[in-house]
Amino acid sequence: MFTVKRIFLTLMAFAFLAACNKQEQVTPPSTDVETNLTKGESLIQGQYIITYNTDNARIAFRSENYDQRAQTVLNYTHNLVQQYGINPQNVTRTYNTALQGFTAKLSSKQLEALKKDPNIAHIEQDRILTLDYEVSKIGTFAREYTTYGVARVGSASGAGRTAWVLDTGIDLDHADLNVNTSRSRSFVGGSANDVNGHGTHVAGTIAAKRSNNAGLYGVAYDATVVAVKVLNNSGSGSISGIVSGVDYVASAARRGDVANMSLGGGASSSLDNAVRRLGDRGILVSLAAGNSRTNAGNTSPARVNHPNVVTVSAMDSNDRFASFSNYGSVVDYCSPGVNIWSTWPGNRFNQISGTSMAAPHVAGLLLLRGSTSLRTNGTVRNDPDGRPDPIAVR
Ligand SMILES: [Ca+2]
Ligand SMILES: [Ca+2]
Ligand SMILES: [Ca+2]
Repeated sequence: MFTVKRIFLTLMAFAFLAACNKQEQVTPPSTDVETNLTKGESLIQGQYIITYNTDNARIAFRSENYDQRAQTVLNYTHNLVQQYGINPQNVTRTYNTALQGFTAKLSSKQLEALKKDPNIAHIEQDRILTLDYEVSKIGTFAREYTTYGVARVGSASGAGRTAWVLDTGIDLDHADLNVNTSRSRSFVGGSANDVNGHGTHVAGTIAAKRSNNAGLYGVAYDATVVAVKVLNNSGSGSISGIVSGVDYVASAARRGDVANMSLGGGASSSLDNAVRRLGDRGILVSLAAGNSRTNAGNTSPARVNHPNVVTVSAMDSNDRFASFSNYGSVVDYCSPGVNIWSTWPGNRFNQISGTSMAAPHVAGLLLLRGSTSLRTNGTVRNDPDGRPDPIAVR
């Protein structure tokens, strides 16, 4: 559920057609100005994600505690920026585990000065991305409902295991979800509770309860989900905020935990590096390939290749490749992502489509298997890259 507002921003002529049948959108001609900006993304003027060169910038951590580590990076960063006359209040975020670095508002003169600092490895302009999807059906289920997606990929109890959902938050008191609220965090202000619905939907596909005999159940049913809110209630978030969420998961998650990222946009080496670091720490990551019917190799974080990271394309209930799904050699598995029922805020359920819905099926499988070497059952039909993606199953 990636690219976002593309209908309105870049495809005005096709807007009516697209609204009538979202799955038959025509790929628009490329109008890229910024090479790493996808349709629907916008640059944040004067705001930058800055990664330290850890060979030179040696930050002495005295604790494994995330908040204490964050304070250590903040102190180091305040010292550094003051050398350039930058107001410490312009440092808006710091990173300590997935990356060592910070986000700051900079003048062009300050930017040029920091580029020359040997303590800094990389500077990237921050961007906003926004989810785009339609609420199709809201419903409730009297009994434990088996979705076609869960039936196709298989399911088992995930009780006692943990999946971290980097998204719009999770409905913290949904009756069909086990949410660990004490570990849940928001990186967009406010609580980690989900008002949008997207993150709650993702969480349900991974881990909705089977033990309650109501609603529906996920692939790794009865597992614990943790909300890492990096997109606001409108489904928008900055790359810098998403990196904050990844940084927190890198610090707080244990080896064998799973992280799901049903989000993305144009190429971002900061985000890619942070996600790789999750994999380095033994966290298994499921990434949505994206919904632009383009090569996922041009989008972040979908393009990340790492032994503990998988990228997931979407298919329908007949194993046919979803018309919206991204494709390409970075994709590892295909999974159900068309007309998927799952949990929705307010103890409700909703049916929506996207690679955002495919990734959490695979996240559930990762949780059950404890590895990215999943069993497969056949391949998807009509894969546009000519190399049919394997369908992951339990
Ligand atoms: Ca249930
Ligand atoms: Ca891959
Ligand atoms: Ca393929």
